[in-house]
Amino acid sequence: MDTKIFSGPVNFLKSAPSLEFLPDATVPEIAFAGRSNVGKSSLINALVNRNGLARASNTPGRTQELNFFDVGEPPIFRICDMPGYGYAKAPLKTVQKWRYLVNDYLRGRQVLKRAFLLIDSRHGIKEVDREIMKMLDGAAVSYRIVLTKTDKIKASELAAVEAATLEELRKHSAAFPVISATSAEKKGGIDALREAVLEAIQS
Ligand SMILES: Nc1nc2c(ncn2[C@@H]2O[C@H](COP(=O)(O)OP(=O)(O)OP(=O)(O)O)[C@@H](O)[C@H]2O)c(=O)[nH]1
Ligand SMILES: [Mg+2]
Repeated sequence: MDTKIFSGPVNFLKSAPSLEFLPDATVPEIAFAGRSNVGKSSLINALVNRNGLARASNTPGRTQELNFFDVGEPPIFRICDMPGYGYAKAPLKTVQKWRYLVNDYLRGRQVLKRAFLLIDSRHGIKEVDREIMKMLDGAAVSYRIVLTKTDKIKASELAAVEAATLEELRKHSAAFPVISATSAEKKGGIDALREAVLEAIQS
């Protein structure tokens, strides 16, 4: 399998507002998780080189359901775009609903090969991220850290946040020991991320 798969057919499959609406677990999955507004939907669009496939927006809390995209026809694997966590202005009930949805999916999905945990390169790992990381460690769900929006910082700042992030990863048993640095805006690191996705799918 090579990265050409990302320029072939990619189709929106379905939105799952709760776990009973998950698609049948027939192909391997990867999931994009992270704080609200970190750039999950934008990065999925960059990955498959299609604007507007996953719905991105300036409004935090844009993605409210688990959205599944089939890559390949017939599908070779599936990408899940997840609601963000840590969006303080959303109603408490909504926040709890998303949290259960995200946690239950990540913990319980047999076909999930790896979660890609997105971290804003301007901010680094925050407390809400650590909570998810601990949960994933506890459930032994493999995850990989992806820094986003690298076009917004200087190379020296990126180097510093990469070093700090790698250092922190060493304490997390389920974290993949390598991070990715990306810009959906400038398409930086996208090819390497495609390789990382294929590596996860084949693991
Ligand atoms: N400069 C820059 N902006 C980005 C990048 N990626 C995303 N953004 C912007 O960040 C905002 C949020 O992007 P989304 O992709 O909707 O973020 P999300 O994580 O899916 O957000 P929720 O669905 O609300 O959790 C949008 O205004 C994007 O245009 C990037 O690489 N560089
Ligand atoms: Mg989104």
